[in-house]
Amino acid sequence: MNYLVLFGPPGAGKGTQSDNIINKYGFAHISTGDVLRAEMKNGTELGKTAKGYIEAGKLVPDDLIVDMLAKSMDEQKDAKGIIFDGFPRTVAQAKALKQMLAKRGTDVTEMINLQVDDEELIARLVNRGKTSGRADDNLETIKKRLDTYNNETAPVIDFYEQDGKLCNVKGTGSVEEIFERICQIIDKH
Ligand code: B4P
Repeated sequence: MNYLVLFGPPGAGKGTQSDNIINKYGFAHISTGDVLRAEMKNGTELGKTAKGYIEAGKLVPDDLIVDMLAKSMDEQKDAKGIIFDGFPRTVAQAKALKQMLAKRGTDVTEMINLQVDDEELIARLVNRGKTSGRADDNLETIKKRLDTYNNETAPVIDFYEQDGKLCNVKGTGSVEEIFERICQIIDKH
């Protein structure tokens, strides 16, 4: 069973590359961003709470995300691998994931860190905003999301480096080239 953390700043291509990994390896996919957007669309209590944070470019509180993640993991008991897309986004979430997996007698297999510079990230997200209909894909909110990433999410890289799981991947170039780099890492494990 492969537990793959797909990590990177907003717009790094986590969702894009997850689709490729699912197609090739048949892993299950847990995207906290997708689950939150579904909750918002359905107008649930969680969705209503999450909306305020997401539209302000902030992170949704850890306790809500960890409960949501545990539920999604219970639904994926028989999968041959799981991609965690957009989770963990704080060191507290990384520690919670480690505990959840330890209860199953396992651990994260690898953490793939997609590296893309801010200029390219902003260009991608502004471009996605033209068609995504996402309230957080506008220049003002994108800049806040990058600040949030640098202040709260980037420290997760050190956590996985110390845990011996960090695999840096250059996240620029064509989608196919980046996918090839990711496959080399998955195949090694
Ligand atoms: P997410 O939904 O996780 O998404 P993202 O960071 O915006 O983007 P991603 O990296 O998946 O980029 P994509 O492939 O789409 O988060 C949204 C919000 O939800 C967060 O800001 C936060 O508020 C909340 N949230 C989610 N998880 C949370 C958690 N764990 N804790 C707390 N809060 C949480 O790619 C972006 C664009 O680039 C696309 O248009 C794509 O086509 C393009 N692209 C991709 N690869 C490319 C390439 N190689 N070249 C050119 N363009 C490329």
